[in-house]
Amino acid sequence: MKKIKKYLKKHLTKDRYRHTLGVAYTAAALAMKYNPDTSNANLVKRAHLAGLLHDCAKCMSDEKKLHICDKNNISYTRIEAQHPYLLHGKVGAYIAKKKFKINDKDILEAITWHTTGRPDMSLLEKIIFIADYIEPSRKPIPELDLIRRLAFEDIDKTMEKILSNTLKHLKEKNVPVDVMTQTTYESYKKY
Ligand code: DGI
Ligand code: FE
Ligand code: FE
Repeated sequence: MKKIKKYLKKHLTKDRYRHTLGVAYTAAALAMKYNPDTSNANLVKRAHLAGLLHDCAKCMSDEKKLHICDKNNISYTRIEAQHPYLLHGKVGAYIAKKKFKINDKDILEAITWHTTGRPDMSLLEKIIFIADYIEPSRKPIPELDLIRRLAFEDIDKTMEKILSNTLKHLKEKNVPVDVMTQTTYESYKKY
């Protein structure tokens, strides 16, 4: 944990580091709420760890992100190639595995998919996706207070709400939607 925090302090901006701690603690709180086995503190710890690592590649240059993907056979879509910031999840999972020896597949997937989501996400994946959106230092987003409350009431409805807000935001800004973001939204629309 010390080694991870030292790495994050060195490689992230101050604001990104603050966001990271917010996601880690928010994810831990969501894990406390949704942990199916209350005698097991493991999910809380794993959510905290995944939260800490989720943006570890966020401040890396686009060139470096693409280079790491190319060198390690990490595939990416056309939209990801055009907007390499979308790759910070995939590259972050690579760093978590290689540098910090994280072998917990669920943690690595939660980091990988935290920006676009994916259909049929695990509980831990949903927790990181949601914590990323609602953590305390997030800049104001429409309906944020409502989503923060909803997050502790209905996890799948919260996924639907965040995804529909994100798609709306991307359309308003006229930026291309990655196929995974759209597919994820379609799969949570039923809630
Ligand atoms: O890394 P964070 O800022 O904490 O959060 P994030 O990893 O969820 O990234 C958020 C950004 O990603 C936000 O500006 C919306 C954007 N995003 C999510 N899905 C898509 C997308 N951008 C594009 N171009 N296409 C997408 O499908
Ligand atoms: Fe991110
Ligand atoms: Fe984040």
